[in-house]
Amino acid sequence: MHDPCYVYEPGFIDAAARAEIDAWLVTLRPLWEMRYSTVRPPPAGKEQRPLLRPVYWLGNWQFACLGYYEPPRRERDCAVAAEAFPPVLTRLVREIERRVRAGFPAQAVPRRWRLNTCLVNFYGDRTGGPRAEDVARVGEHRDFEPGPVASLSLGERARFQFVRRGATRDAPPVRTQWLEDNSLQVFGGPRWKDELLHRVQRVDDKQKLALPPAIAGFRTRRVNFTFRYVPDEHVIPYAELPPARRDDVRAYVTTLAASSPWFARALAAERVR
Ligand SMILES: O=C(O)CCC(=O)C(=O)O
Repeated sequence: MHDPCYVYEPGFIDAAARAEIDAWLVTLRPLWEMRYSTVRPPPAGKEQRPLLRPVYWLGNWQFACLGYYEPPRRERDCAVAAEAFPPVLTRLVREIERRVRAGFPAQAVPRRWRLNTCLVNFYGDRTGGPRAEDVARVGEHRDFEPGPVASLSLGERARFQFVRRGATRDAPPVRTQWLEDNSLQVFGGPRWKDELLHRVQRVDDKQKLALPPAIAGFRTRRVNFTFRYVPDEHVIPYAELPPARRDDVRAYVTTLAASSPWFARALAAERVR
């Protein structure tokens, strides 16, 4: 049965767009963030740990240690202004937005909704230790940004599942979708966005891919772009974060600034304050 709040389209990214994305990926320097601040202790009862995967954000960067954007509980001081999408992603996003406005029910698309935020997830193996460790998965969660979210997949296919909240590990998923190379997935509305959780259960490793960019201690076999909407009034320049929150992320911004003119300017803006 056709569900107006769910889209899966294999082959959405054509060969020309894909070549442009691959060329752009080579230039990226993803971050491997820690879950909590590195300059003050983790909250009581929590252990410091690295995220399972390196990431990059466009539009705004939601640093794990500041807490992810979660309206209405956490809206301010967590979505830090970041660089714009490269032209190829802007073009693909305009097409996705057009399809959402044409096909999704109006009540599932908030006023002023547009896909202005992108999380780039790198899935693969940690290779720093004596043996490679497969960390290509994401536990069940919701994306709290309002409105539909869209994702583009590159590389090995991923087993993506929607599950009920509180379901035991062996409970059957509500929906399983293999996300293939060059595919598009979009979901929105209360059922897919709010009532169900989603996860990446595993990623194939059939082709032994090593996707760009080279990342020390990591081999990437899948890249996923997840596009979301964060209202502009909730996106804050780094230099305007409260001082303690700037302390939490300064080391990351400094690392980013080494390869990103956007973050180099953000750091300079802090110095002249
Ligand atoms: O990799 C994917 O397909 C999904 C990623 C995801 O669930 C997320 O970034 O919130």
